[in-house]
Amino acid sequence: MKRLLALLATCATVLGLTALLSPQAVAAAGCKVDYTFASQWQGGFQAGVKITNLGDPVSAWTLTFAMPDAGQKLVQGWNATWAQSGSTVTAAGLDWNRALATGAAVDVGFTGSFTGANPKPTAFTLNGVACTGSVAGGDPTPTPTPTPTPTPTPTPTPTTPAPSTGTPVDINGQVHVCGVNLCNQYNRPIQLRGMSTHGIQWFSACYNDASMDALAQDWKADLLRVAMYVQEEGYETDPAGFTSRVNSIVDMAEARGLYAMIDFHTLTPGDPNYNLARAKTFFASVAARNANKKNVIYEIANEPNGVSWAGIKSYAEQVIPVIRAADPDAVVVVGTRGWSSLGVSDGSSESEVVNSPVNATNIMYAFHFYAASHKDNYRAVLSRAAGKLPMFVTEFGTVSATGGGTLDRTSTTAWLDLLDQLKIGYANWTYSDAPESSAAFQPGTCDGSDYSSSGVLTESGTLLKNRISTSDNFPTG
Ligand code: IDC
Repeated sequence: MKRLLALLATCATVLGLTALLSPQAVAAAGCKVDYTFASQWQGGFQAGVKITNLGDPVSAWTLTFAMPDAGQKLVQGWNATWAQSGSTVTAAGLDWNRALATGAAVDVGFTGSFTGANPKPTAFTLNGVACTGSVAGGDPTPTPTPTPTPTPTPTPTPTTPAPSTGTPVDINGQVHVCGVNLCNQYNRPIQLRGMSTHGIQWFSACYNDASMDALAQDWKADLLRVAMYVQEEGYETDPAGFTSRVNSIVDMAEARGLYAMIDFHTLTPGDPNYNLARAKTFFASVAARNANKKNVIYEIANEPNGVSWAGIKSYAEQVIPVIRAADPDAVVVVGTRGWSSLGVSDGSSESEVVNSPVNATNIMYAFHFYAASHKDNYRAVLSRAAGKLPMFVTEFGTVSATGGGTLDRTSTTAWLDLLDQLKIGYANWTYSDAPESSAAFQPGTCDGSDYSSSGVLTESGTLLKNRISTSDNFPTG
């Protein structure tokens, strides 16, 4: 019987007879828009737009509004597909945020330029319905025109971020990609700074309550990257065991308010497609298990090498939907050609990615460097790419690309200064006691329980702890 009614309702809708069936069947529509100037500077501004659906659930939304001054132009938007035509700006939801339940809200935003005055936009509509802050569904009376909001006085300098308290995850919540940055729940760009584990198949003893406490409290890190090798005695030898070990490290990070980056550490062979089936199995499982957590970021291929960008892109476009199906709002990081050098170590450049980006939203691209091996020309590539692509340094070393050799303090400092300036997040190789100069702890440290005294740190560990433990000042307003 239920089925029959549903079928009748469908037919009625198709025939446009919904109103005849029952007055309640008319879709309720209505919306509220909270528009805020996040910051404003000479000639430019950043705005946050919170859209709340007050009507029936919608499966896709499009917001429109009018720029009230001819000098106002959309520069770059995020969390939606943005366009401007004349004074009308349109923002359409993306695959991961286009469904809006009743009462649900979505945060989008953009940067703009202006000349002269900079009043707030007007005439917000959601799917053609004026956003008056009340429900208009089934109401034959025309919706009132929105009252124009008072003009704010432009301030010449960007607003100073409000001081932040709490753990990194408390403050920033679920992160997302905004333009070329990683943004927090307030839609403000942030930089996450932290450490990478060594291969968890070898250094499992280093990841325990004491070492995690030290990372969160002494190092004041924001992030732990969990390097799960696939080969070299890794995942392929015991998929269930490694999946569960990764999950338990994710939980330890979550308990301390740290972000956890799950790294599918492919290295040899370098073509990630060799591990495509394993990647799908692994990510389907960890994404489903961790979908409700706010602290998880997925890195789908550590260092592709000996493979074209087209091959990597094809792999990414098969693995990302598997993650999205289980965990729609998590950020995914895609490795790049030439050991995640944006192709440079293979004689290419970032333009292959810029010209043919991965067909997915809410993603970033990985860049790796080893300070003693990769210097000015690599820094130039990253600086250039950072204006066009969302970048994350998911792994770097203070030493040579072998993971050993002498620490290069000058190059490491130049790199970290650059990353700070560009607000690019990073994880240092490694938070372990491996007998190699890239490790942060002296050999044997993980046999004991002291991860806090200065005596357990290596030269690299000391440098990184000093850098990472400085205040984050995450913006909250
Ligand atoms: C290195 C480890 C080393 C291990 C080797 C092979 O430091 O102990 O024997 O891998 O598994 C990378 C890789 C990372 C490397 C690191 C240093 O992502 O797995 O770790 N490196 O060589 N890319 C550039 C350097």
